[in-house]
Formats: sequence, structure tokens, C-alpha cells
Amino acid sequence: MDCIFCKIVAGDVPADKLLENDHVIAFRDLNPQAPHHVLIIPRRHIATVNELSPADAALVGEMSLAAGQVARELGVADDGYRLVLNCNRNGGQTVFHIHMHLLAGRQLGWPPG
Ligand code: DGP
Repeated sequence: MDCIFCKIVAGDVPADKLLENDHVIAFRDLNPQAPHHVLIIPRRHIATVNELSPADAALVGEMSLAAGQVARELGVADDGYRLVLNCNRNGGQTVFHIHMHLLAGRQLGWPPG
């Protein structure tokens, strides 16, 4: 399968990793939109949020827990941050392996563009 994030999981494409466990990997986004821009992905390939099933509930929880851990380790937990999951065209999804964006380090605007 030609998935860039599966290649990062496999170690075939390098990434600036901040966290790794049995379920998820967190690494810095190649095209950062904030001083800290980290992607949290499951090791297992799931194309979009639409493909999540009830059996994946714990995995989504692992992604959120990993995001919180990364935020604490980056020292941005208290100031705050944003977690984003883009889905399909209108959501702006460009990589079809689900990923949670963690954006931090500046005041973020709302609503998002
Ligand atoms: P999205 O638009 O939600 O699908 O976000 C995909 C993000 O993935 C985008 O911010 C850029 C990032 N990205 C794409 N390819 C790579 C890569 O090879 N390495 C890293 N670190 N990030 C990537």
C-alpha cells in the first residue's frame, strides 16, 4: 500500500518522532502551521475517520492520550493547544491514514479557515 504514514510507521521514511508506543506514533509535521505542529497517528492503517468502527474506540483514546502526553512534554499543556482530525475533501484531508494534528505555541484563530 502506497501510504506515506505507513512508511513512517515501518521506519522506511524518516520522521522527527516525539513519542512511540504499541498503538500510536507522534512526529513533527513536515509543513508546520504553528511553532509546534505534531501528528499523532495509529500504527494501523485507517484511511479516514469514516472508517473507524466501535472496535477502534480504544485506539482513538490512545491517540488523545498520546496528544496530551506530547503537549505536556513540549511544555504547552497549560497555555493550550488544538487537536484536529481532518476528514475528506471539505475537511482538508490530504493524507489518507488518520492523524490527529496537535497545534501549539501561538494563539490560534477561531473559526478555522
Ligand atoms: P491533512 O491535510 O490533515 O491530511 O494533513 C496531512 C499533514 O501531513 C500535512 O500537514 C503535512 C503532513 N505530511 C505529509 N507528508 C508528510 C511526511 O512525509 N512527513 C511528515 N512529517 N509530515 C507529512
